Amino acid sequence: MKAVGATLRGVIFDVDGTLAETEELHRRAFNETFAAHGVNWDWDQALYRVLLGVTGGKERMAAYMRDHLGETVDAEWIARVHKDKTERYNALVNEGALTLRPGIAELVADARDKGVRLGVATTTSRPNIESLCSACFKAALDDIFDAVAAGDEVPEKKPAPDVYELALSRLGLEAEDCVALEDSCNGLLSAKAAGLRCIVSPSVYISDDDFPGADALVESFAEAPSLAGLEGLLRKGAA
Ligand code: XBP
Ligand code: MG
Repeated sequence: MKAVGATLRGVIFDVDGTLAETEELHRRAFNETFAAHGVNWDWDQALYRVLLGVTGGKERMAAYMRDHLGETVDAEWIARVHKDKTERYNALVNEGALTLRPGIAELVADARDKGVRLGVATTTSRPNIESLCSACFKAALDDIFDAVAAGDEVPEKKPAPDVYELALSRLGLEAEDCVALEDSCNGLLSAKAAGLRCIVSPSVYISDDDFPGADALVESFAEAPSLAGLEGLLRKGAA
C-alpha cells in the first residue's frame, strides 16, 4: 500500500453544513414548498435534526412518509415536490441568505494559490452548489472547484463511499493524497469508506454527534484556514 501523503494534492469539500450552514435554509425551503403544495407537513428544528440522519432531500421525504406517517411512499410525487423545493432553495440562496462558514474562503484561496486540486462531494444537487458559489464566493462553481460530484450522480448517497469515489476519479487523484472536509457523521463515514482522511467541523444541527474515526475535529476551519493548517491537523491526528 502507498504511504499516506504528507503533502496534500487535493482537498474535497462537503457542501451542506461545511461550506455554509445551509440546513436552516433547506428546512425553510422544504416547509414553504410543502405549504405551496397544500401538504400540512411542518418540519420543526427538533424533527429536522432527526430527519437529517437520512441524507438527500428526496430520501428524507420518503423516510418521513414511511417511518413517521406510516404512509405509502409515492416517489413520483416526491420528485415533483423536491424539484420545487430546489427552485425555492436556490431563490433564497440568490437573495443572499447564506454566508460561508469561518475559514472556508481563506482555505479555498490558499489551496488554489498552492496549486492543490479542489473537489466537491455532496449529497445535494448541482444547482444548489452553483447558487451557493455565485452568492457566497461571487464566482462560478467551475472557477473554484476542479471537480464536482453530486448526490444524484451516484447509486448510493452518503454514508456510502460512492460520491467521494466519484470526486476522486474526477480529480484524478488517489485517496491517500487528499483530505475530506465534513460536518456530519454520515459524511465522515462516506469519506472514510472511500479511503480518505477526514477532518470534521460539526455544523449547528450536528454538534451533539460523535465522530469516531475522524482524523481531526475542529470547531471551525478558522482554526486551520490554510493548507499547512490542514496538514498540521492531520499530522497531529496521526501522532
Ligand atoms: C446534506 C443533505 C442534503 C440537504 C438537502 O448532506 O443531506 O440532503 O439536507 O439537499 P451532506 P437536497 O452535507 O452530507 O452531503 O434536498 O438537495 O437533497
Ligand atoms: Mg454536510
